[in-house]
Amino acid sequence: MDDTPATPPTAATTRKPGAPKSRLGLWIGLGIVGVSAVVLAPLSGPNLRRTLTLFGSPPASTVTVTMSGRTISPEEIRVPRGSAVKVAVSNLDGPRDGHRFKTMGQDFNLDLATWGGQSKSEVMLTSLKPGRYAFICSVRGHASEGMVGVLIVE
Ligand SMILES: [Cu+2]
Repeated sequence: MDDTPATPPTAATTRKPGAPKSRLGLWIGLGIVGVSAVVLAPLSGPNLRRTLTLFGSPPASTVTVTMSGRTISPEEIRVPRGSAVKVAVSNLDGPRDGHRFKTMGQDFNLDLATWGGQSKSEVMLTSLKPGRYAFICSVRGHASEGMVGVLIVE
């Protein structure tokens, strides 16, 4: 591995020694505004409104998932498209057996880590696009040993 910094030098580090100090604040301010615009742009408009509405309203339904051994039950979960669904995950294994329920391709994916004996729940925002999506246990090796399933968005 090399020691090259991952981020480009900031305005502060590239400023020439003779540059007037008063401008630095202005540039930092403009930088913050620019970065916020880039980060927030994809969330603006109808998408942001939809996300806020879905998170603010009670979930359309609750899905119960159990994880034990190298299985996730049920292996097939059906959810309505474009909705908020509460997913309740229970790990039925011993205290040292962690599992991690992870969905893919949804507007707000879940990645719920549980130790054995633990239950957790969280709201997932389902995709607007109907289709078959995967869910897995993302603990290394568990998916290849059978901890996979299909999330059917209807
Ligand atoms: Cu697992």
